[in-house]
Amino acid sequence: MPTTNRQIHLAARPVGFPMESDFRLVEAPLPACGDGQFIVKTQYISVDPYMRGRMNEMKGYAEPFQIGQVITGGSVGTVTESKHPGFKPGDVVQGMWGWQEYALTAGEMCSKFDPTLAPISTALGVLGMPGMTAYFGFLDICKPKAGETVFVSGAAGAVGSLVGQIAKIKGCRAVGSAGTDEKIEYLLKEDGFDAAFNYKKVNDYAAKLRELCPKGIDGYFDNVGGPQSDAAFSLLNPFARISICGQISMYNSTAPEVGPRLVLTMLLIRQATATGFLVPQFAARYPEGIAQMAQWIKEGKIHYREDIMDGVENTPKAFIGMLNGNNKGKQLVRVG
Ligand code: NAP
Ligand code: FER
Repeated sequence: MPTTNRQIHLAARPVGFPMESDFRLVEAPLPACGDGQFIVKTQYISVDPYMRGRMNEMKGYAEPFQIGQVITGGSVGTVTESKHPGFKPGDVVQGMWGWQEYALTAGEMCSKFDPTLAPISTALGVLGMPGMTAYFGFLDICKPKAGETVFVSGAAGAVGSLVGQIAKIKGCRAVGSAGTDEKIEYLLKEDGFDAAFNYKKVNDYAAKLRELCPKGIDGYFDNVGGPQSDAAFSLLNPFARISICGQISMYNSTAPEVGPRLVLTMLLIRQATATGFLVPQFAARYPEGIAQMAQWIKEGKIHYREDIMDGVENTPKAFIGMLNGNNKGKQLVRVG
C-alpha cells in the first residue's frame, strides 16, 4: 500500500497570469484507510478555467483555494482499497479531490463512472462537467432551431467544440472563433463548423462576423466575453438567445473591465435574452445529458478531442498552458 501522496498545493495567489512558482509539489503522507473511507488512485486530473477564479482571495461562486492546501477540482481514478459500503476496489470514481496522486475519502462529491460508456478520461470531458455545460448550456438557453445561425466563441476548447457539433446536429449554421490557424482548420474539417476565424489575426470582429453570419446571429454561446462579445451583440437578430457560459478573456485581469454599454442596448433593441448559468444547476438532468452525449458518440455524430500531459508534477504547466490556449480540446493530466 502506498504511504506517500504527491500533491500540488497553492503556494501563492497568482497576480494576473499564473506562474509555475504560484504552485508547489508536496509529498504528503497517505494515511491508512479508516472505516467508511476508501482510497482512489488518480488516473486523470482535469484543469479547468474556473479554477483560476478560485486562486483569488475573493470568493466567487465557490470558496477560494487556501495557500498551502492541495488544489481541488475534478479528477477520475480507480478505487484501490475500501472500507466504504458503496465503493469497492476496481470501481471507477470521479470526484473533486483534485491535483494529487491519491485521495483518501469518505465519498463526498464522488460518483461512480460507467467505464463501458467510453474511456474513463471522458468523465472529465465530453461525459463530464464540460460536456454537460455544452449540452444544457446550449440547448436549454440558446434553444436552437434548424436554419438558425449560432456563434460560439472559444469554439475549439472542451465546451465550445461540443457546442458547435450539437448546433450542427440541430441543423444550425455554426460559426466559431479560436486562437490559432490549426484550431480553425480543425473546427472546419473535423467539427463541422460552417465558418470560423482566428481572433488573434482579425482586428475588426464585427466586420468578420458580418461576413460569416450574413443572416445575423440567433444564438450566441459565449465562452470568452470581451471584444468578441461586443461584436456578436451588434449582430443579434430579434429575439436572439445568448448563453453566458464563461468570460475567460477576463479571468487574469487585475482590474475589472468596463466596456461601452452597447451590450445592454443591443439586448433591448433586439428584444434578446442573455442568460448566465452554472452547470450544476442542471445536475438532476445529468443522466439525460450523459446518455445523449454517449449515444451521439456511438453514432459518430459527436467526437471529442483530448490533450493529455503526463505526470501530476506537470499539472500547473497544463493549467497555465490551457489558459494560454495551448490545449486542443479538453486538457487533462494523466497520473501514474
Ligand atoms: P477550453 O476552451 O478547453 O480552454 C480554454 C481556452 O480559452 C483556451 O484553449 C484558449 O483558446 C481560450 N482563451 C484563453 N484566453 C482567451 C482570451 N483572452 N480570449 C479568448 N479566448 C481565450 O476551456 P473549457 O473548459 O471548454 O471552458 C470554456 C469556457 O467555458 C470558460 O470560459 C469556462 O469558464 C466556461 N465554463 C463555464 C461553465 C459554467 O458552468 N458556466 C462550466 C464549464 C466551463 P484559444 O486558442 O482559442 O485562445
Ligand atoms: C461548478 C460551477 C461552475 C463547477 C464548475 C463551474 C466543477 C464552472 C464554471 C466556469 O467555468 O465558469 O460547481 O464545478
